[in-house]
Amino acid sequence: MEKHELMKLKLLSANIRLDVMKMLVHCGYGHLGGSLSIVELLSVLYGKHLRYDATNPNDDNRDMVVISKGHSGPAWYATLANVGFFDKEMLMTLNEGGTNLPSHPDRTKTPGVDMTTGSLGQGTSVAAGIALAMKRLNQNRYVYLIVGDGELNEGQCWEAFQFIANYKLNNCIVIIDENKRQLDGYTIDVINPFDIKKKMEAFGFYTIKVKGDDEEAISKAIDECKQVNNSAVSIVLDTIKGQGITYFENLIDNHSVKFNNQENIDAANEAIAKLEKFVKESLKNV
Ligand SMILES: Cc1ncc(C[n+]2csc(CCOP(=O)(O)OP(=O)(O)O)c2C)c(N)n1
Repeated sequence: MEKHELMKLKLLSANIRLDVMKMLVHCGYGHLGGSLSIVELLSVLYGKHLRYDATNPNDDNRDMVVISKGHSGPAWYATLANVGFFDKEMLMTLNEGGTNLPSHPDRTKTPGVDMTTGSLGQGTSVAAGIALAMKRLNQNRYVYLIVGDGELNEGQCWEAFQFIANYKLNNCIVIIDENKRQLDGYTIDVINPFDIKKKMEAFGFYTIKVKGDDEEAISKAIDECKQVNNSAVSIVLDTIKGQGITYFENLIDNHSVKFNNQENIDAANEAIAKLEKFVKESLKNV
């Protein structure tokens, strides 16, 4: 990847992370850990790979995204605002009564949101159906399915994966956010997922594992998946829950964070200031 392109993606990642933090602090609470772990992924998708028209969210030729771990809505909203689906001011309405940005994504409310999610597991089946329909209609489109490692506790995921593998739905790029934690602890302590890459391979997926904070590696993995034409494909992202902000990475309970204590507020404000500085500096070079 050219240096300039990579810098643009890093700038987009910083902007998404910055807006997630601003939204959550403004709201006073929210799903921080699992939002931050997919920031770089969303940056690579919306900054490079995804086909979309932000001025026409329902464009028939668009690629689709299903964030099955729907509680990561804040990261999706921040991304959509940054690439022009709606104004950034709307971000500050997260979780408010009557908002178009509910805690969990709702396809009837938010421009750019293709699937309503929140009940873990369900997005996997929907993405499988979307991918099959795209194939049957001979459409050259992709659906990117983002799944949590804790979400893999849901049997529905494995049923959908069997389906995707059986029909060789290589237009459904399955991306698993392996941030090693879920709502109430480490995934290995709740229900051990064992080696996710090996499991996906056993289910018939061509699978690549990459660091989830490395835009270039993520992009390369997506390119590689697009070359595979005779099997299902998946990417396991090695991430950190709360990725990119050390204080929140180290906060044990970072699934949903409350900004009702000085330590959390200070850490968030410090991160916001750092990210703003990075964005300002980067803008000089892109
Ligand atoms: C069917 C269902 N069961 C339980 C929950 C409650 N829940 C919300 S998030 C979560 C943990 C998800 O963990 P993971 O998929 O790893 O998400 P991440 O760590 O990336 O935020 C749980 C159990 C839910 N939303 N849906």
